[in-house]
Amino acid sequence: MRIVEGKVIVCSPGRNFVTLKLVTEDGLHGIGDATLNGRELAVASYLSDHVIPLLIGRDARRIEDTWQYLYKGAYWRRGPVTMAAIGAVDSALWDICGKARNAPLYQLLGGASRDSVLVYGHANGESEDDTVKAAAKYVDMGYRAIRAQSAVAGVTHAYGVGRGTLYYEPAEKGRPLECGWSTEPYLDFVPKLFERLRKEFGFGVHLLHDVHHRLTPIEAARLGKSLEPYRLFWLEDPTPAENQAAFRTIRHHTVTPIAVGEVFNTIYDCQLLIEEELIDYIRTTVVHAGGISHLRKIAALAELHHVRTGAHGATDLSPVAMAGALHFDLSVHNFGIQEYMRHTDETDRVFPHAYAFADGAMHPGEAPGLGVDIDEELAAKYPYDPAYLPVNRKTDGTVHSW
Ligand code: CS2
Ligand code: MG
Repeated sequence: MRIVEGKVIVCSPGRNFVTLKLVTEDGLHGIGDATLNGRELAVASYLSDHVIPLLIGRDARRIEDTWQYLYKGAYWRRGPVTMAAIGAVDSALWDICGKARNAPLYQLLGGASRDSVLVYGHANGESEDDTVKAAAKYVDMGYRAIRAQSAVAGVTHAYGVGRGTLYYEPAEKGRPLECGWSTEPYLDFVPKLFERLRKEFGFGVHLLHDVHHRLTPIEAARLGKSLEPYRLFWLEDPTPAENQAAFRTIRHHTVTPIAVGEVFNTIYDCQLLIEEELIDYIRTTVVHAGGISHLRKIAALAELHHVRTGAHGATDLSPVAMAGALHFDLSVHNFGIQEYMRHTDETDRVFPHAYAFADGAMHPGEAPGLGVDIDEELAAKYPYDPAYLPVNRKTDGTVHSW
């Protein structure tokens, strides 16, 4: 089952996506998401110029061997560009193998460990009241887990505040938007928001919050402690995680569960966090952390340490990544939750898929392989549209993590 063709499709149906397509001599094709928000063309070039030429003639069934060949063979290891490229190849090969066996991918990964995959949606608002209204909408749609973010007085363009739609898109055309950050009003505001949410919705719905890397460890510890009465499902990215040991401070002070890892690329980025049991959920994705093969290794390490998975599922990960995540989630034993941000209708039309949402949970469907495809003709109608993620500055002008 030799690979005879490979191509990279860059399109922008509502936002930018990079998709790898591999074709075999048997006429089967597989796809993988290679989207790296704000740096898309670097991965597209890495694939077209450096990876696809090496794949032609290789046996599509040798998934692990191809992964190792691309990882070790590049000499220059890790990083989001390399790992997104390897992840796309890995997903495309799993897709092909599923199709060759006429089985949905999860059946090749050990079968279903559960009936469906619990997902969380995003409730965003310009104020506490708006966020409560948005959360009520998610409850009405059947969601059992909701991430809540809100604008904060004194913080310009707070992270996660949408524009009145079900999807949230922080990347914008032109130069990066500059946001303003102030820790003090944020730390005072968030516990009040969750006090209100618990008052409105009780404890029957899971609540989550994303700090988006903005606090120091001791500030994060304070936030975690002040949120304890509201029993969050998780507090996400409380502090930047390049320094994994920094999470010891947070762990010493609070029992609020911690989730980290959407920006991680390999198992080494979370090794200490997992082995020292400093986190509760690992958020690595099939896109940026080397595909389904590598994610399974991270999950296996996590399982030894009571850490569950909670894969990133923002709208800058395409439906191809969403499908891959759902097969992984359904099969892996230590699954925790899956993020599910809805794509625009344009995106859904370009990437027809078998996965579906019902009663606050999702299922990847029974189509062979990933169960998602790309309509190339339609994709060609949405050319690449450069956009950048925002940057963040403190009130005195100092650059801060966004
Ligand atoms: C976020 C992301 O979904 C999340 O938890 O942190 O929306 C993140 O901001 C984007 O993926 C950045 O491209
Ligand atoms: Mg996040």
